[in-house]
Amino acid sequence: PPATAQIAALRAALANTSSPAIAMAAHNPLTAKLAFEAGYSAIWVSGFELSASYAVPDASILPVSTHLEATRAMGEVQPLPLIADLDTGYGNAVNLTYVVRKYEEAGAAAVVIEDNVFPKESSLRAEPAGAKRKLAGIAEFQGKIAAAKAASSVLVIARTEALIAGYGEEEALKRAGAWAEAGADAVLIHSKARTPDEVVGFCKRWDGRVPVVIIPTNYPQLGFKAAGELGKVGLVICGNHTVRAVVEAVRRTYKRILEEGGIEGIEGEIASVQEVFKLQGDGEMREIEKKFLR
Ligand code: SPV
Ligand code: MG
Repeated sequence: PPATAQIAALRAALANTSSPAIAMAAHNPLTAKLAFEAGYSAIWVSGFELSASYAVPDASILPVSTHLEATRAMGEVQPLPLIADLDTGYGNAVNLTYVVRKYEEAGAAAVVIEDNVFPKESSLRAEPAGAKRKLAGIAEFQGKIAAAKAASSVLVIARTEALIAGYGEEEALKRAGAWAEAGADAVLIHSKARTPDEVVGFCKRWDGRVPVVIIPTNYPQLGFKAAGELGKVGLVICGNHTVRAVVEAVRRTYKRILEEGGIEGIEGEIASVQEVFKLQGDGEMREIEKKFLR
């Protein structure tokens, strides 16, 4: 069913451009729940994270059913708005219509579609020498935005890769303007520059018709407060910090156990079994047991 309360909450958060909402990436229900407990405002159902969790490239390899199920399952265990990363939208405006209905049914509060062409590849990947990334046509992508809006009540965040693909600020402004005109609730301006300059430049010239969303992976110097001071950013997405934290922590633990010839040394440095029980909702199960088990 539509996540009416989460949609309203996310819409209001996006509008508060002096103090952007912060979304954390997650790749499964457990990490979504941890992000909720930590105090984030929304969950980014990241294509990069989910692909990484299957140990495959973020290049339109996983089927929509896998991402849709991950989204649905994250919504079952925590209450934050889910921002679903739909990559290129799984086809054209017709395909997207059917896909967005499924995401609404799964409880997403927003979908993000990007103007890459299928099959996409990670925006953060270095381009092969001499290659210039092709982007979707403006009219075609506007059709997809309008189709997504018409399909459901979820928010539509339209992303442009103009800066990533090397087409420059003018093209980025033109595309973002076209996305707003087509009905997007927010525009996501992505950059892989190593400084915030590109995104800051874009924000300075953006007319603020709809809020801006950013994913500052490559320019981490831009803190949340500074993003708010730009006056245009309604949402900052931490795009991949869950899977990166997991890889690091898991590797360290695995290594220590083999090196130390046992599991005793690591005991105080990993979550206790009791903590994991709690995350699994053991308390609720006890209640059910008490009431109904005879
Ligand atoms: C993702 O997290 O899947 C994103 C952000 O789309 S990025 O990987 O930077 O393209
Ligand atoms: Mg993605």
